[in-house]
Amino acid sequence: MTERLGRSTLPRRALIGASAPARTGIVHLGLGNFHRAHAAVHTARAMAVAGGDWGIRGFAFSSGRVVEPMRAQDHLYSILQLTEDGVQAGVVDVHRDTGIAAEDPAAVVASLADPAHRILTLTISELGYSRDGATGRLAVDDPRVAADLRPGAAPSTGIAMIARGLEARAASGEPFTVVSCDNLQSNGAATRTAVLEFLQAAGASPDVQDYAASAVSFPNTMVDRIVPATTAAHSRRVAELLGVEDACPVPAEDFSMWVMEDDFAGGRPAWEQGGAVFSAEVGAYEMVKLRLLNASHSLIAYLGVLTGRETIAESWNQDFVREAVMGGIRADLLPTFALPSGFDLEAHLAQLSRRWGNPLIGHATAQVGSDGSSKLVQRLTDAALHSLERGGMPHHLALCVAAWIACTVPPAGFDPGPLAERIAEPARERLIEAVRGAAGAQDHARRVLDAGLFPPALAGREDFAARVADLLDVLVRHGARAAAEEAGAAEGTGAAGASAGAGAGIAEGA
Ligand code: CS2
Repeated sequence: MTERLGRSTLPRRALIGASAPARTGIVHLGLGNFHRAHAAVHTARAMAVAGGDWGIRGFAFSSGRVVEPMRAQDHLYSILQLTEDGVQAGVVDVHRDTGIAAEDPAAVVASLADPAHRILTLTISELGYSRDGATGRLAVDDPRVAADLRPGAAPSTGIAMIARGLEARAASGEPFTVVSCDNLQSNGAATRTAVLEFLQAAGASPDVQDYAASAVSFPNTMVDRIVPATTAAHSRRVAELLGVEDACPVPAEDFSMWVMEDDFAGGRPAWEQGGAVFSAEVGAYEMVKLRLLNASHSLIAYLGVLTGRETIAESWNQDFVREAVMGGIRADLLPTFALPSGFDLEAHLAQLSRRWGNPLIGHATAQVGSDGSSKLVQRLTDAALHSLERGGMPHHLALCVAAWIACTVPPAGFDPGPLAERIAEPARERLIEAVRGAAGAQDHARRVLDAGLFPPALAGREDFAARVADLLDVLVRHGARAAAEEAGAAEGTGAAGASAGAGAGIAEGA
């Protein structure tokens, strides 16, 4: 019988980077697969070169799914790197302690107050920032936020935990850095705003507010690695490759990129030695990531769900999906931002195509399609407004919104198919309420856009709403392919984009 992965069974040759020292210098909130395959790996690699007390104290938000097996394995786990040229496994050993934030929020607060800790990294998803999608401000009316604002309340939301932690830390005056690793536009600035708004709304003392505003930095970052959910097959593969039983391995692609602003008030690991990049052009990298990868990912996901494709690779395998995505990239997304200097666009598109098409990743379309109400606001809104304000029409972005509607709040009589049931949509009830009694696709789409999830600047655009409605109508009557072809024909991209991404050289992942 294969032995369980742990300190005594760790296959040393498989260690990725260095083992962390006992002292922890980083707190992480959102201990899931993405963090474990991304920041944790870059940290292990940085410590192998430059050392440092950068062990990680990790908190899962609410579930023990990762924490329990990690504890049973001395906090070790493996990364199963899935590439078509071969599958490799390596072990990460940087977590020194783990907990579940929702069960013990006081432990999170105490960790943030501990002067030994100098950095908090976050992977709490778009939803975790408690922002009102329409205004971008802290959602003070959200019942959980409102409860957290009460004096003495144990924090239940991520932003409240951070704010209360900083409040507790303020007495020491020790500098600190909060690093958002989520796909939000200007994620550092957005986190800072939410935390400062929370402290203000909670009536924190001026000293505390001043400490959070001046001694705590919130660098903007761009994070990128495709990391699907773990299955039993991944554990079996690790056992074959490493000869140990790992109940919580992380499957991932080989590509990994992390670009950060170098603004760390309390010091940082030498992450540049571990494959990360410090750059003053984070904003441009963020646009590349959010608009080219994430926005397209959402479109691939919804078109895939509607055509019965369980994974991103299966969806990407359809010619009409590739055409729609590449057409959208060229017509609706690329014109909306400036690329980082020296950026090789064609190589990047070829690489994206290869990443989406990787058949070993098994990234579920329903997973990428989940939480669309908070993801699409980040991925599409500003790009759509860019075109609309210049007299254009972003047909493929409208298609993405129409496909999301068809999957999550389908018009009466339309069946989006069985995969749509697996999509988690926190705003579903609100959307169902909003469309109750809608008369036809136009009315249906209009009501969804008016439901307060999108900023009024976009929701109020009659032309955009009408386009979403037209495409929803085509989709409902003739299917996802017909709607995508209609968007392509209107945009004049048609089959032109299909060849993009093929043949060009592949850029190196960090
Ligand atoms: C995906 C992202 O689930 C999603 O919405 O678009 O998680 C994506 O895989 C990562 O951002 C890639 O870095």
